[in-house]
Amino acid sequence: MMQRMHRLIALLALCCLGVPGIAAADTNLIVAGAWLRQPPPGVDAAAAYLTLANEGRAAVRLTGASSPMARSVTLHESMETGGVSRMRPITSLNLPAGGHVEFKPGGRHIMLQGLAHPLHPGDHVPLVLLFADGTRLSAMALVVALTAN
Ligand SMILES: [Cu+2]
Repeated sequence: MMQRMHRLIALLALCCLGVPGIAAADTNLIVAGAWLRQPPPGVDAAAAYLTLANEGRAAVRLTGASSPMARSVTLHESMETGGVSRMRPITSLNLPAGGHVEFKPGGRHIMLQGLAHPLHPGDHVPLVLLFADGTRLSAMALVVALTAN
């Protein structure tokens, strides 16, 4: 429990150092450290990553995401089968009270397709996370250079 708190505080500290994190006032959901890698030239798709924490007393269910800057946004999961990396859609993701979930390279990600225009390092891409109860949680994903690790 303490460890989880420390981890969350570390995440929040990280978010204050330049990566915006937005906590909706009327929910106990916190999104932190949202980012995505600049797509290679000519590619209009990108995967966004973030950490989502449920500090409330009730479980929530993430059912999707959207962005005004992409034609379609889907929750995806990468997995390796027989040495081949594949992605599959996540239709919903349960987040228990006090739980958190990470979207990170090689695992869950938020897939943006049909980007409205090319992205450059330092740009921010607005994301909205959609929950089964109608809650919408906004985040701004920072674009990092293609070559950055
Ligand atoms: Cu994907």
